[in-house]
Amino acid sequence: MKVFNNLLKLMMAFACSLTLQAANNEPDTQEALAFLSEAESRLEEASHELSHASWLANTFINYDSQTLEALTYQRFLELSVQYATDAARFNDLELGTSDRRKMELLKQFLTIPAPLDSEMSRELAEIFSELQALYGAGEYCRPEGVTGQEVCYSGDRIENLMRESHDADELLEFWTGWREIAKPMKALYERQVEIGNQGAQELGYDNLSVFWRSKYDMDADAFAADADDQWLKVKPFYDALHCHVRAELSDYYGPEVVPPTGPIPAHVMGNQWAQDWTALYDIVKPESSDLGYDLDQLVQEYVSDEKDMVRIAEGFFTSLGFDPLPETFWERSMFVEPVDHLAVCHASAWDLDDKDDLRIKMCIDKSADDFRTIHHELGHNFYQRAYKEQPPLFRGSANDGFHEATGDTISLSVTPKYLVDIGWLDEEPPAEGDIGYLMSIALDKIAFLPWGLMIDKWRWQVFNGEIPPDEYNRGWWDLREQYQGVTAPMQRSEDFFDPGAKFHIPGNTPYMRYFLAYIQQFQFHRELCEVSGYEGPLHRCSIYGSEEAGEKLNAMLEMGMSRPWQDAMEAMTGQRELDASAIIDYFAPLKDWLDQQNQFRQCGW
Ligand code: X8Z
Ligand code: ZN
Repeated sequence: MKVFNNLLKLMMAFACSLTLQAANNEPDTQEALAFLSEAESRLEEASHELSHASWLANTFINYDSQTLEALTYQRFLELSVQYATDAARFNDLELGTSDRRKMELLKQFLTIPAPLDSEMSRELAEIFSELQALYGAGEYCRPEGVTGQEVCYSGDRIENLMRESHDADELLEFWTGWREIAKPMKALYERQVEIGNQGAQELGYDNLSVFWRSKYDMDADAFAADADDQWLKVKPFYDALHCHVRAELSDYYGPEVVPPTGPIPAHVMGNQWAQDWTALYDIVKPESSDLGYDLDQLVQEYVSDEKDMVRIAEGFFTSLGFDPLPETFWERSMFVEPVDHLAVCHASAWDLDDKDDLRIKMCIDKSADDFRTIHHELGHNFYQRAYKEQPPLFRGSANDGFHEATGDTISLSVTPKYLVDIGWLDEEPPAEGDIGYLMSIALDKIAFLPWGLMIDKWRWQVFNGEIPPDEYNRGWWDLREQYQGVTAPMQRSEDFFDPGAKFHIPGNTPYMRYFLAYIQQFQFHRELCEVSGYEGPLHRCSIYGSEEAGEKLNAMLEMGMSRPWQDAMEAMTGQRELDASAIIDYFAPLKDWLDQQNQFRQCGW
């Protein structure tokens, strides 16, 4: 191991001296191409090494796996930053479109760029691993039973408990208890922002906020404005849903727990972060138009175990013409929460070698919620496999929203018709149940949107200094109230770091991707339904078994990130922009129903 380490340092020193020598001359095209080719192959190698260390650190949290991950991550950071910096030398050189794109992607390769100083990249790598482990190992413990013995709940268990419980006191206890895990993250997060901002500035960006918003083939501010525009189009829908849900929750829990006006207390939404309200279906469903079946029960009845759930989801993709997942996927994935050691349960999909070593990591429960998430994760895996023939720098989705939208697009086809096709239902429920069906989907897709937007609104403001460290929590709750219309159920001072109680903050995963995905998956669904020859209301369409739809989808996936995302969007939908009209059309009948319900209610917060 030690020999290998020294070798790596030597190799790096060699690469850097090459770069320094060349810096004295004006670069030419040949040199630029050689640079790109070296960068691609060395980054590919380093990223494979990092993937294996990260897999270990994520599925087996302990001191050693964390140390190894931090070491590999530091090497990867240093290499990436060196190439990103060196790419600037070729800024004025005329290059083919594809090579110019690679140069730009090289600069934007990292999520948080380290400064060139290796002390700082070491610190950044250590913070990265520590934050991730704090989240993954987080739990809430309390004395239970007559003996008062301490019982501990992992994040995943608490999430399930908050879906199922309708006891306001218990919900409050777990809501508050889970947020304790984030307190020690605050200082680390603050330092990470400082180092990351310096890294972004060294690459020529004003700060991390601009860096993050510059990854969308358009001006950074124009990107933020476009997201706001799409949100404003859907907001009347969210407001109507919020109004109805608040009224029903107020009836259910009483006005002292859920006041009939103002923002809704965040602990009663059936979800730890109030981002997915599907658990509230029974409380808020339209009595006269129930959807007529319970997917939770069907999953319990028809799947033998967690792996079987994944096999069924894989079957959807193969019905579209995609090849089955490789044997190693079934051998190496983590499907259930380990019983004898800690792991990061938050679901993710992995491609460890850019060839065929695809895996998912999930703590699956036999529930409708996880059935949807499995489709989401497999969407990542099938995308990764579709673009594996692209050059390394183009192995990614058109923009990060595309990666998140792929599996969700398939999930939109998990309709009653599909359940009939796979033998879980005898016949499609009658159209009278459609409002109930649309409600069940809206509690996921519409409820999510303001949350999808506000997380990075918060980070952008943290990165550019508008929200200083001593206002992290206040800034967070201001945005949650403004966008989601939810409020903390109790006073939250700056002693807390509530953003850290959500995986993607310590995990450093940009979140705008989900906002984009939740809009564009309806554009994709509309198009694929048409290609499959379907005629009728979009919420009843399933593309299951349509090879035509599979071909269309695959053609877009195969492009990877070789072209601006607008080209990929056009290849898929004929449109070049993000367009909220698809999601609005899909839910139109539900909007009419909600407006009727709300006509004598006072909406807003
Ligand atoms: O993190 C995820 C996926 C993995 S990319 C499970 N999602 C977001 C979340 O859980 O907050 C999917 C929906 C939004
Ligand atoms: Zn995802």
